[in-house]
Formats: sequence, C-alpha cells, structure tokens
Amino acid sequence: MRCRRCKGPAVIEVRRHNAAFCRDCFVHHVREQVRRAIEAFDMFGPRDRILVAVSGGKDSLALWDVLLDLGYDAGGLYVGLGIGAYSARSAEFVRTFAAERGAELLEVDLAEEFGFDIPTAGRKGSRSPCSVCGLSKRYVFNRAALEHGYDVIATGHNLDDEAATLLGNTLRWQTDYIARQFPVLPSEEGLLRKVKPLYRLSELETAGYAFLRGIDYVVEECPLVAGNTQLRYKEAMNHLEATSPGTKAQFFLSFLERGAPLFARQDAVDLRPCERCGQPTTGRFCAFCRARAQVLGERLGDPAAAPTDREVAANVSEEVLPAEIYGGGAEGLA
Ligand code: Q46
Ligand code: ZN
Repeated sequence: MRCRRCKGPAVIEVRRHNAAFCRDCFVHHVREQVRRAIEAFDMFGPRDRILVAVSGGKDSLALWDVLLDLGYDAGGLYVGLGIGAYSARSAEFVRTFAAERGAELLEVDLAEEFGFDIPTAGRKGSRSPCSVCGLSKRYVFNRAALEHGYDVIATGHNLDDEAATLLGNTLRWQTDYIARQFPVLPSEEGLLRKVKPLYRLSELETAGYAFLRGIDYVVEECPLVAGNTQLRYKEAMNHLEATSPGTKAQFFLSFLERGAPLFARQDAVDLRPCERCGQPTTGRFCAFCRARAQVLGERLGDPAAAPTDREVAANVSEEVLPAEIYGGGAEGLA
C-alpha cells in the first residue's frame, strides 16, 4: 500500500476514503478534517479560548492535541466521576498529556464539589449511572468554562458517535433531539457555545491518530457502561459499515447537509437562573440540582423537584457516549 498523498509506504488505511496514508500524511489528513469542520461551522476563531472536555480517552485527547497543533488557545477540563480505578487511570492520562504540552488543565471532582460520585448516583437516584453522568458532565462543563473565562466548549464526539445518536433519535423520531444534533450549539443565555470538531472523523481515525502521535490514553471501558442503548446503535452502524464502507459518513454528513434544515427548531426556550445554583434552566431548579438533591436525599423546596426522564434526556441528548468506551487500540493500522 502506498500513501495517497506522498506515495511513500502507507501505515494506515481509511476504507471510507478508499485511501491509505503514511504517518505524516495521516496526521495531516486528521488535522485537515478538523480544520474543515471548524471552518464549515464557524466553530471558533483564533482569539477564542476553547475548553476541551477531556475524559482520558483517545477522542478527547486527540482533539486537544490537534487544536494545540493548529495554534488554538485550548485548555482541558477533566471531571472526576469517582468510578474507581477507571477514573483514577483516566485522570493520570489527562494530567500527563497536559503536563507534556504545558496546557492549562482544570479539574472538577464531583464528590468534592457536589457531594456525590457516579456509582453512588446510580445506586441512590432513580436513573441509570450514564444518565446522571451525562447530565453532570454537561453541567460542570458549562459552569467551569464560564467561571474560567472560556468562550466555547469542545467535545470529542466523532462520526461514529454522531451517526449512532442520529440512528437512535431517528428510530424514535425524536424530532426535538434531531434538531439539536448539530456540530455547533450556539450560546444562549448563560449557556456557552458547544462544538464537536471531530464530527468528520471516524473512531478508527481518531484511534489511529492517537497511536501515531504517541498519545497515551485509557483503553479500558468504563465499568458502568453495560446496558447502555447507545452501544446497540453503534453495533448496528458497525454492521452496516462493514458491508458498505462509508455508510456512517453518508448517513450523518448527508443529514447535516439535507436533513438537518428540515428539523430546525423554531421554538425559543425561555431560560432563567436556577434558584439553587444560578445556572440556566427552564424551571425553578435546574435538572442537575434536582438530580443531585434526589441522590443526596435533600429537598429542594419543591416536593416534585426531581427531574423527569424527559428533562434528563433533553439535557444529555447530545452527550453521546464517546467512542473510547469501545476500548479502541489501533485497529485498522496496517
Ligand atoms: S463515563 Fe459516564 Fe460514560 Fe461511564 S457512567 Fe456511562 S456516561 S459509560 S461516557
Ligand atoms: Zn441548579
């Protein structure tokens, strides 16, 4: 196999593009895809401060690496979820990465700051650990980014994540979630802009990038992932992709081009500060404060304060599971 760009010996094949690349040209290819994504959706500019939500997995670390290399002012935020050895190892990878590159790293530990960790929330609350986890991360990202003067939050969702989420939303025709499944969510009152610059890259591409760049990341799955429905949609997409390479890209990228405009949300929601924490919400208390109160057995002034399933889902709907839960390694490397 020869590299498509320089004709030297290739080390990685990307079936979707029907192409192979040598190391340097593959790194160039990945950066190019990210650069195009940023440009296509005007995600941020050279003067913006970007906070990358890093989990210790390959996608978020690859994203941080690319943004730093492209010259952006990008810091990282790690949320300590308290998931035993998995969290401890993830945090180490993130700290090592930040130290090696001299980048700013913010850390928020859920138990220290908010009095609960995710395994406890899964046992004590009425929701699955993943649902409270997604809700908590989204809440902490926004709050920390605002407190530390960042302009935009970037997450490592890749093409596989987005295609799987779109499949799930489409199977249930959740048109309000489909409308929000965009690589950019604009800022609203008290909510920072959120962007997904890896949406053009598959999981194999981010794994290949991390491997070829020598980025160490946590390979094992989160132990709480079992039973998550997102996994089934990913598996279904993988079956289709195996027989028809390019299906995922076709499904999601064509959605952005031709499908998304049909679902554009008309209704503007009215946001106001949560009476407990000040973060934006549509009711008296935000979904995070209500979920937290439920886990801690506190009352929030309103007896029916616990968030409904629908509210939690709305908060986590664009928080698809990152690809790192699949382990990853560097399959696809020649
Ligand atoms: S960390 Fe959290 Fe994932 Fe673990 S508990 Fe579920 S959502 S699986 S990205
Ligand atoms: Zn609140």
